[in-house]
Amino acid sequence: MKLSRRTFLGSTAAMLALPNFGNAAVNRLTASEISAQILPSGQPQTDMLGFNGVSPGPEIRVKQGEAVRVQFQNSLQEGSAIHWHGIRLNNAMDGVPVMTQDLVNPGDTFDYSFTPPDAGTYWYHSHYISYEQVARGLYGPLIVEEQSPPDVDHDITAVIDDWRVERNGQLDDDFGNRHDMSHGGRMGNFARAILSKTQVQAGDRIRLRMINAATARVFPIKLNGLEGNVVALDGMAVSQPLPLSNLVLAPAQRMDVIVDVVGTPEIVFASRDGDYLLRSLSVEGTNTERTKSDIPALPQPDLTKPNLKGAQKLTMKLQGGAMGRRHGGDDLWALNDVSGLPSKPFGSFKAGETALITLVNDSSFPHGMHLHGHHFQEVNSDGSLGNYRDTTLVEARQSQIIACVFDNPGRWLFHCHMLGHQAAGMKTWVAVA
Ligand SMILES: [Cu+2]
Repeated sequence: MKLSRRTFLGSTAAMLALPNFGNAAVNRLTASEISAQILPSGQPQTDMLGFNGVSPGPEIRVKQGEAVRVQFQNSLQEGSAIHWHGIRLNNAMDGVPVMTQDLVNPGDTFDYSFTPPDAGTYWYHSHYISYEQVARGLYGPLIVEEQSPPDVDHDITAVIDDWRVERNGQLDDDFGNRHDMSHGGRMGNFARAILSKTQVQAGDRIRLRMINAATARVFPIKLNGLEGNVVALDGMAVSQPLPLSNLVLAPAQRMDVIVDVVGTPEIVFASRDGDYLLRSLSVEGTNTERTKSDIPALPQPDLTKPNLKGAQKLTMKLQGGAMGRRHGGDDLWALNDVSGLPSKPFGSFKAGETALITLVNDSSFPHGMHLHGHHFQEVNSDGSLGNYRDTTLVEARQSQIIACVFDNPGRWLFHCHMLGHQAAGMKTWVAVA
C-alpha cells in the first residue's frame, strides 16, 4: 500500500505540536483499549491498544545492572503477554504464551522481573496475536543505560511505525488479511516517528535511539541536518562507529546514532517513491559550549565469543509466500518445510555451544528473522564476524549466515518479525539445555 503523501504534507507544523511519550518510573503496565492522536492534530483520533493509556507505551529506563520489575495488568478483552525484545533474560520472563508462560487472560496480571545484562536500546511488545496487537499499538521502548553513558546533550528515543488508517481515523481492521500475509505483510498508509523529545539547540550532540515497531515495513532511513555515526545496532554497541549511510531498519530492529546538530534535524523514510518525512526536530538557540570532536565508540558488549571450529552447522530455508516455490508446510509460509511450531526444535544446543546457521531466503520477500533470548553475529561475506543483532534482515533470494553462542538455557522462539508471516507459519524454536 502506498503511503499517503497528501495526508502527510499538509501536516508538518501540526505534527510538531503532538505530545511525546513519557518516561516516569514504570512498575505497572496496563494494557487497554485507548484512543490516540496518531494522525496530525485536527484529524480524527484513532482507536488503538496501548499501555498505561498511551501508544507507544511509557519508556522504561534502567541503568545496566538494575532490575526491571513490572506488573502486567491485562485490561484488554482478550489474552496477552509481554515480550522484552532483545533482552537476554530468563526464559520464564520471555513473554511467549504457552512456550514460556501461560496466556495472561483478561483481568489477570503477570509479574515480570529480570535484570538486563546489556546496555542498549530495546523494546517491549505483545507476543499474542502479535500481528494484530502490535499493529494496534501494544508496544513501548525499554532503554538500558550504560554505567557511564556517552557525553551527549540529549538522549532521544524515536519509535517509528506505520499504520493503515481509514478516512475516519480508524485502523483498517482486516488484520488477518491473507493477501497481506502472503506478500510483504500489512503495510500502513501513514508513517511517522514518535519522539521522547523534539527541541534541541544548534551544535547539540544527540544520541538518537530509533526503534522500528512496524509489523511489516522495512524503513530505509536518512537523517538530515545531523552529522555523526551509528554506534549501536539492536541494542549492542558496534565495534567501530559506522557512517550514517545506507541506514536500514527492518521490523523490530533498533539503531543508535550519536550525531551533532548541523541543520534542521529530520528523520526521513527514504521510500522508493521518494523521501517521506517521519519527524523533524525544532532547533532553538545555539550550544556554544560543545566543541567538535569525534563520535566515541560505546562500551563494548560482553558476550561469549563463538567457537567457530566446533560450531554446529545448520541451514534454515525461508519458504513460501506469493511467487514462492512449493514447500512442505501447510500454511502460507514455512521454515524447512514446516509451517508453525514443530514438535521437535529446529536446533538443540548444549549451553555455551556455538552454531553457524545459514538462513536461505527461498522466497520473493525480505524477512527479518528474530531469535529470542540471544544475540548473534552476522557473518560477513569474507567470513569475518560482523555486529551483534537479535533480528537479521534476509533479502529476497539472498542468504545470511549467523553465528550464535547458545548460552541461555530454555526454549526460545526463532521467527520472522514480519508478524503476518509469523502468524502464517514462519516460526520455529530452539532448545538450549
Ligand atoms: Cu517474513
